[in-house]
Amino acid sequence: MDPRVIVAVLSVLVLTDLTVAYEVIKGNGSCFEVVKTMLDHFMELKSDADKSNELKYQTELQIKDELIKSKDEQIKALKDLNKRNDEQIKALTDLIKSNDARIRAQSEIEELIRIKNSEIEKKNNEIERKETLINSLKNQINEKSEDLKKAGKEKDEFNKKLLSCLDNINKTKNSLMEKEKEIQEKKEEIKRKDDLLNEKDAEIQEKIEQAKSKDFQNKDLTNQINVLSQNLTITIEKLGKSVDPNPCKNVSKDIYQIRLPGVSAFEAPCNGSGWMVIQRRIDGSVDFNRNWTEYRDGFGNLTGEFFIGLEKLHLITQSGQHELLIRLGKVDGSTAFEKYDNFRIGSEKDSYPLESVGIPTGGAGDSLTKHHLNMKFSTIDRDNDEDAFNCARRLGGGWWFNICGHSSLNGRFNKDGKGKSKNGIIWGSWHRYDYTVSLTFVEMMIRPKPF
Ligand SMILES: [Ca+2]
Repeated sequence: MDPRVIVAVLSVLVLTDLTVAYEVIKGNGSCFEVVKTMLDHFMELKSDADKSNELKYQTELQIKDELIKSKDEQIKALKDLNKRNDEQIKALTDLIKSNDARIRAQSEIEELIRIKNSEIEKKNNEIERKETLINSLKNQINEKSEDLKKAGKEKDEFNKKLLSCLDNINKTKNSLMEKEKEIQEKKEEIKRKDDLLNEKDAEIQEKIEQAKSKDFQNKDLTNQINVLSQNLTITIEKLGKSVDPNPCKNVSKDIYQIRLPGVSAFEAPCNGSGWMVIQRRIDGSVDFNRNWTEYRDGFGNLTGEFFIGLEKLHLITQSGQHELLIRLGKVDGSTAFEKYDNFRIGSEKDSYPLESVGIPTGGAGDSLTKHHLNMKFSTIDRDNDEDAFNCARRLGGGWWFNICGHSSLNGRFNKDGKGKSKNGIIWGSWHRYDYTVSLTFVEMMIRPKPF
């Protein structure tokens, strides 16, 4: 076989390309004719094949289109389903949200209820406390009611007493009105007397004026009076010397005007036995814490407690020898005395020293000689003692203090008879120097020593 035929056949068989087979064999005229029928047959076959393929493609396309359409419909259906599902989910979500809101609202309500319950419990507790308080108050009210009942009874009794008192007051008032009336009458009388006195004053004034006018006449009279006065003084001195030196002699127990040579007249009690009392302590009614001037001049009540005065004692005892009698008493009623036979007091210039006491006799013992003889007198305002302190201030009263000594008859009056640190009325030798004792009775007396 010709090679070109082989090529053409191969072209058709292997390459399936008839065009190339045609071109290959076209140039060979002999072959061409032989092969051409076959080629045409091949070409027809090829054309049928191509048509068959075309139909196949068309059919495949149609099937695929159908398939696509079917898928599209499925997808649409699925989309619809999804959409419905979404709507259901949304509805469910809304429902869940709504439920959540309800649950939250429920929780809030429960919390509110819990708070309210707590408040109610507190209120209950408070109510309970109030009830307790109310019960307590009720009890108190009951007690007060009882008290008020009692007070009412007391008030009734008080009113009765008050009425009685008012009655008394009215009586007293009436009595006072009568007294006032009397006083008014007295006042009127006093006024009348005042008027009378004024009239008398006017008269006196007139007389004075008259007297002034006669003054020149009086000068002569004054000279005459002076002469008479000198004569009178001489007469009084003569009389004085003849006066008995014991003014209490032969008189009863009483207060007398005492006249002694060299001493101005003064009052003093006599004890009925010839003694003149110069000091007395009986009840503490007179304060013996006195200053120098008062001890010098004397003080107190001559019918009770008093001190006669240092100046008088000086003048009297300087005029002649005098005895001193001291009578003492304790709170238990026991008594004692001590007598001295030569009592003498110095002058104020020397601070009224205890210049002499003489010989002591008696049962009370001597509490003057050892510590007080020759001592100056001391008072709260004049420290003449030998102590570092002021004895009169420490122990009270005034005395012839030393350091401060064993006696102090002007000390503090203790009604219970008990002293402290010598501050009472003391006479050491009689109460064994026990200074818790304070005497409750003292009388000091003097009289001229009889010869
Ligand atoms: Ca002193």
